[in-house]
Amino acid sequence: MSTSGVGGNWSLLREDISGKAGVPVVRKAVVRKAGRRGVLRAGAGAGLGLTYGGLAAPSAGPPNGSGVVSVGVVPADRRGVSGSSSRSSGRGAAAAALLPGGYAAFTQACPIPAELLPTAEGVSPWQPGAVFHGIAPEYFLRRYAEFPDVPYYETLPTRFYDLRVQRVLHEYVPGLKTPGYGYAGSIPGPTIRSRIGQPCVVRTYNELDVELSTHLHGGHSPAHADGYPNFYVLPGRARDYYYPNTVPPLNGRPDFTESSSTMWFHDHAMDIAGPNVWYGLAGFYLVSDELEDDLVRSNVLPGVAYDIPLALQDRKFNPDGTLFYDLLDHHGQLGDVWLANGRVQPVLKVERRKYRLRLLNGCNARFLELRLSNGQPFTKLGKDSWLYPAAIEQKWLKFVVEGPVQRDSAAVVPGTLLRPHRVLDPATAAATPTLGTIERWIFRNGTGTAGWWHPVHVHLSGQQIIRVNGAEPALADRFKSDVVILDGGGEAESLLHFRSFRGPFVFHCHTLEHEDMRMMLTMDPRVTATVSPQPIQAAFP
Ligand SMILES: [Cu+2]
Repeated sequence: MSTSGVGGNWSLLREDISGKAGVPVVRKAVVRKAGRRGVLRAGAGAGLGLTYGGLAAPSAGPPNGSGVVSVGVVPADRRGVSGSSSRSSGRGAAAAALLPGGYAAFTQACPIPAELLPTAEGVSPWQPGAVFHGIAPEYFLRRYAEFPDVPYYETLPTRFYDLRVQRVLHEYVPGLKTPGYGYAGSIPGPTIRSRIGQPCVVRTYNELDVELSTHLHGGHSPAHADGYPNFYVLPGRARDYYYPNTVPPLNGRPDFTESSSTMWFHDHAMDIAGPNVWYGLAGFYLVSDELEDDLVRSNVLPGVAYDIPLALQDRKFNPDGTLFYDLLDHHGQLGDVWLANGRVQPVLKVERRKYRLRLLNGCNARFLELRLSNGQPFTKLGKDSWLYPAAIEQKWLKFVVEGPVQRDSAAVVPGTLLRPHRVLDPATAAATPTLGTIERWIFRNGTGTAGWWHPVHVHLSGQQIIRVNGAEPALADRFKSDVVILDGGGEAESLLHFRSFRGPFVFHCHTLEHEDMRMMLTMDPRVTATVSPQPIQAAFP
């Protein structure tokens, strides 16, 4: 076991367990088989404890007879910062009485983001790589990026997309124009729908005056296109993001248990991901494969018309209708106004039937616990980007915090750490796992029980969480995850399988303001064994 670095105030231990008996990675193989019997998956999330559900409409009508069921948010402030400012949390939806522009809640329709259609399929409409930041070398030399001697899974012609990132005036509430950023000029961005085995190239034009770097959250993508924080799209330039939508191999064959389903793309630029996302840069990226199509065809899962992506976000507004963002708030930005798909507290009219909701926690820092207002359980289809082996009935437990606020006197003394700020060196890889191995990673949150919570997101592929604070995780967390949540002083163990792309990739806290403080390290899978740390093996403009 080797200590492999520290990111902010959490640390990581790594151990290569590939050769050991009883390595429980087979759960991945089970996912696919069990999935065929019945179940589904779900959404991605800001990595902040996502949830989804296929919402089961009651067959005999809602108990309250009103025909109205809402998804309520328990505004858990899990930052764990004692004595945090009153603006931050705990007020919840009830506090949203003063909505921007005098808007009355639940009077505007909830939009479904439009699909971004490809510019071309099969034949490139433009010269690949002609733009300043080029295209991933993996696009031309795919095997170069792969673990040697494995097939590269690709069955469908490449799709080409143009995506312009622009300034927008967005109506979070009707009639009030709020300046922001939008992928293709919309908030949230348009949805990209693709298939496993069908590569996509997204030519992304930066028409803003800030640096951009797009991360496809949950994607199994090569390093050039993964949104490494300083592999920028500079203002006025463009970058070709190559998303192979492939799956890694297992025993020489494509491992379809690694097919992701509900992903999202969002900005990941060095130090400014927080404001870039806050101002609007997030969108859905949905992928399907034969298994999922079978589930829809056999009516196990609702089809496209009843398959609704919902991006849940919190925001804070200035009196003039502009968004408020505190660049000095390093706890994590919290809002007091609730959005679904870029609109403040909208209403969605639905039929009396089952829906598949892909609920994305797109908040910068807030953890969400969702429940239905009539007390019905969700049927959870998956977690993060991944489908469960079988659907899980999820009943929510509501915690009621009672008693007066306890204010401890300040304990600061000379030497007390105040601002965690371990700086990512983007040229150095803290972890250099060897392709073809499985490692056990232990994440430790060094903040103590009253400290910050950190949702740790590892790029490139899902992690299988095997232990949280010394115990087996809850059923809903035992399969693949994009994010593992470390509560104050918490410790979690995950298994990671490295078997395809070389790095560099990052892993980091997904509270975006922590990420912007570079609570982030580089993980750089290699073909040959190395001792960490190492200089990164590749860098791209
Ligand atoms: Cu954090």
